[in-house]
Amino acid sequence: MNRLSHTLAYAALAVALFAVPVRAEEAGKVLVITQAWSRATPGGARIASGYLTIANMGNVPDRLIGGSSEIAGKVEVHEMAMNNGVMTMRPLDKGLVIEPGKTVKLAPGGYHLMMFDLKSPLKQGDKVPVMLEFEKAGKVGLLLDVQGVGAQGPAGAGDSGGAMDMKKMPEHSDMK
Ligand SMILES: [Cu+2]
Repeated sequence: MNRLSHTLAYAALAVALFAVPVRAEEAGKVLVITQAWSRATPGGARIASGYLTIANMGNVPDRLIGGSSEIAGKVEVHEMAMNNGVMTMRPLDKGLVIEPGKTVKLAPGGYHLMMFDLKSPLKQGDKVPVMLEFEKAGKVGLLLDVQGVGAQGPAGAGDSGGAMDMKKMPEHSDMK
């Protein structure tokens, strides 16, 4: 009896020791980023927005906490929302949570990357390198595909695609 409980305790400890590193390891490989795009900047604009879709295929939440780019002085994660009938935007101080099994879309009218102090204008057809930073996945590099000035979605999505994206936004309010 004594020997059996000893064996069980040892087995439980082995499982606990094994489980922790495996979960941490998985967290860095489970984010799938698609539809990364931006818009050409009109005139002398020094700021631009970046949009993308992040799917968390893993079993732990992650958090987009910031980013950087060689073409911008600063990159922030922003939220756009109606406030007393006025469209406003603000930085997400605690980052943007991506729950396991969920997909979060950064799109016009909602969450977006904000790039400040652009070193040069963005032109349609450019590929803008951005390094995102996630709490668990760490640094993830991607290229924003620059569309025309009035684009509402990535290449091929068309205007109606952009309108649909905006209607879907309430599903993605995974903020804390
Ligand atoms: Cu913004």
